[in-house]
Amino acid sequence: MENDLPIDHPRYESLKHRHLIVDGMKKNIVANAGMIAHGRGETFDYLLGEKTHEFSINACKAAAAYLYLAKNPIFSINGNVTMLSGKDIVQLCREKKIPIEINIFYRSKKRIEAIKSHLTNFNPFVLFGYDENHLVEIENLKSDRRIVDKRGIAVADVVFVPLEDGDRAEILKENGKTIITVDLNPLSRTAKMSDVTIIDNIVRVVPLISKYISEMNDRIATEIIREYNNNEIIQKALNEISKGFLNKFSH
Ligand code: PTJ
Repeated sequence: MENDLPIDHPRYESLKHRHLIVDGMKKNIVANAGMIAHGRGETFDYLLGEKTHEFSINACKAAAAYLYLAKNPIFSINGNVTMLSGKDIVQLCREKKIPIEINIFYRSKKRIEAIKSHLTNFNPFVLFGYDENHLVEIENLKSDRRIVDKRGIAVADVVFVPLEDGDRAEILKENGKTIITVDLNPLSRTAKMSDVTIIDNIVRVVPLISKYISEMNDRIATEIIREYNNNEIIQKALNEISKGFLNKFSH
């Protein structure tokens, strides 16, 4: 019944994503706290008009440039991202030959298995993060996100970490990696410390990154990275959110 959404409902897309998260929780893919994280994302998305802004396009282009030039890129994927964008990420990573690593905050064997089995349906190029024989720990990190694959995040130079909770991104950056995040909240710790912060909904971001990587060459990618200013992107998103408040109030 929950999934019986009338297609002409004014909030159809938003409800569809919400129900995906609920389904994911029932399947052990999404952590209980993932529902709260989704709600926080929805709030910011609402204020941003649930659309992709120019600051997001510019950040997506920078992300594509970093991923294109990377020697060892990796896509880190958690429960929420698996449900919202798992299929699109698997497709992008298969086309661009980028490995995916399951790395979750609320780690349990049951959840790792559930996420693995969901992603395997879409035929990933390479999937890391579940085989005990290849797992190592990142130093100075207390959460379960310290458990990474020695063939994946441990050796990656560019790490795509959407819907991150901050602790790991900081340490990865200290370890010299380039961090790309997707976070609708421009004030989050991850948003502020990442090299590239895409302030947009993950469901709109993945197809854009895929398109922009296809348009890259060495010269274009180098130029984009040279001109990119992440602080400016965050500032523009904050301005847009402030406008969002005023617009909603005046109508
Ligand atoms: O699957 P696990 O165990 O790794 O847990 C994943 C969650 C998301 C529960 C965990 O990483 C967490 O608690 O994250 P936070 O600290 O709530 O941060 C998630 C951020 O993602 C928040 O700032 C939200 O605004 C943002 N967010 C939520 N949904 C979306 C989003 N950003 C982009 N697109 C979304 N759809």
